[in-house]
Amino acid sequence: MASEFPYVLNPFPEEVQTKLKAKFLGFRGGLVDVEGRHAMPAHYGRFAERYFNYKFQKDDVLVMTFPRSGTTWTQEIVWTMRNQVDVDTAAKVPLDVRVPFIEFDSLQPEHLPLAAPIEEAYRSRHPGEDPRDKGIFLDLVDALPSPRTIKTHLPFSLLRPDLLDSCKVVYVARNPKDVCVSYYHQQRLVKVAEFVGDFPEYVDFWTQDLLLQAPYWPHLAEGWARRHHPNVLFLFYEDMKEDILRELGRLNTFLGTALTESQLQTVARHTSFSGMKSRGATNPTAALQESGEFKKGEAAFIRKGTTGDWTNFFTPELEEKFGEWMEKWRPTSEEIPFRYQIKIPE
Ligand code: PPS
Repeated sequence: MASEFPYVLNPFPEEVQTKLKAKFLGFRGGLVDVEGRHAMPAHYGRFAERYFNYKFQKDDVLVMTFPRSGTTWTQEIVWTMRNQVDVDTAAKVPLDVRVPFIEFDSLQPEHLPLAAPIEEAYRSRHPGEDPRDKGIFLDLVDALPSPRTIKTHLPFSLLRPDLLDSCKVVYVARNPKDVCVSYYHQQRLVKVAEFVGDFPEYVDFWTQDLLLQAPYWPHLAEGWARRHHPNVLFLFYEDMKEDILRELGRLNTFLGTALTESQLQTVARHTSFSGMKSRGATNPTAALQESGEFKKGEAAFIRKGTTGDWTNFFTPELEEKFGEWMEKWRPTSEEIPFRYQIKIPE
């Protein structure tokens, strides 16, 4: 039996919505706050209960992250590892079809066109039905053959409480300063948000936790609290940058994929930053700019892929403001041992 969605969706106050809508042209329908754990477009309300009750399968793997923490990289790694290192299919079939973003229907504003290939696939499966009602991404997850790998930015608490009895979760975390810079660029690029301000203005929204899918720390705290669960693998983006083969080894054990050293090296090469940036299947920036889902003239979806890029964007004033925000979120902000700079071996 389906459980009732246990949280209240509170629209942000009118003055906050006005401020948000002036700078995020994609937020026309306004945002709702899910009791301080996640901010979503208002029409998330149509889907919230279905996500909360979604029954995953025993061999499903969820890649769960706060946005811009290494999701795409990890999706490509996990899919490739779980599909016999089939790098040819991976290069041809778009990643968002192989590893669907389960809640994307609730992020996609009503004024934007649906993702064309995914909408077509939906219409061929359900002739005559309205794809906006049912959710084309939810349906894509349903239609996916096992073993399924699924992307989500929803925190644990917005999925079923017994989730970890049903499937495995790879949780990826990245230091908040690099996430902030990366999210700034992505929110300028994606029409879902279409941020039109500069970086200091973005930090202003960030430090007030007024962003899509914010706040950051409660999401991280929920992942961190489950890091020792046998069905959770907690990864840091910085560790993946530092030594990808080491982290692929951990994934190999966790996923039970039993890949050889040489196969893991192939996965590492296939999922290198330059490789993923150059392939349309993982970096669809040009195609989505043409279709109107991304804005032209902005940085690519797979952008720079480094640790420490924040040093190129944070002035001393912004650092101070960010520091106050970190203070506000103690003790979680102190507990998770993030690295803000790493040395990458030659
Ligand atoms: S999203 O939009 O939430 O799904 O973004 P997400 O994939 O979580 O994070 C995007 C950032 O990850 C970088 N990226 C990579 N880094 C290293 N190696 C590989 N292969 C890779 N693929 C993606 C991407 O460039 C974004 O970071 P920034 O700092 O913006 O470059």
